[in-house]
Amino acid sequence: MSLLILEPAQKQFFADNGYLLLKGFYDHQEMAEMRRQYHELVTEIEPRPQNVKYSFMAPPTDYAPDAFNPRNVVGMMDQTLAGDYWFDQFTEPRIVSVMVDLLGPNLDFHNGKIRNKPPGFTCDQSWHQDWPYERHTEPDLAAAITYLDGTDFEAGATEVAPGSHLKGEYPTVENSHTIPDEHLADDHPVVLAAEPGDVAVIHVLVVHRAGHNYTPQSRNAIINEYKTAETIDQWGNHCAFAGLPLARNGQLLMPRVQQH
Ligand SMILES: O=C(O)CCC(=O)C(=O)O
Repeated sequence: MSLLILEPAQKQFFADNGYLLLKGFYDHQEMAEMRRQYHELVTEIEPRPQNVKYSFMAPPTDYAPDAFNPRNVVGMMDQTLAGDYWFDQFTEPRIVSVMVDLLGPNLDFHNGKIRNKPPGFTCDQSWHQDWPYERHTEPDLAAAITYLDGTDFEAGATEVAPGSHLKGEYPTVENSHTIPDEHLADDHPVVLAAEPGDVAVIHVLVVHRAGHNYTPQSRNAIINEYKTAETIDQWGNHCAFAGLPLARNGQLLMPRVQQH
């Protein structure tokens, strides 16, 4: 099958490394609108449907909330239900095309969430694979992380262990999905320094972690996950639009809700 949007080298990079950083995926104008919509999402909370779920972080000592995210929203589930913009955001034709190129011609949605690193955020989850959180018959899933803010080491960057998705399931700490540091002794993690509008695609088996944020600025990101139609949910995915068909035989299915 010919590729819809990616270069063959990008597909190969993902196959070898288990991640792909798509620089400048959304342009300046798209990011201005995304940031406007996002600011509304994290400030106008009460009018939202109750099945759009928010979690908040108490500001740590010495860190004030950022005016862009003044209530210190640290996470959300099912932002996909927050309105027309958010439906279009996860069914966006270019990102669906990327996932078709990487995963296969029959693509479904898996779930959507918001992952913020407010000022002073520290990540307790540490190194992990997404797989134990979302088992399927086959590990044919990937997450698209869209960065609204620049990230770097200790400024909320995602870190990834290239090629770790080829090594199967890593051992974890008891009663947790965290992978102890010693099991990464043979890995060489990289920091995904991102700019607003960059998108990182993360394979479900690649070892990664969210970085801490020791800056005064909130680092905000949207994470949508996708899967092949062929892989079957084994954990009971009740998230909004789980299994929504997005492409069949390499053809995109979803029309836009908002007309631009
Ligand atoms: O927020 C990030 O940088 C990474 C997100 C992550 O690790 C996850 O959602 O599994």
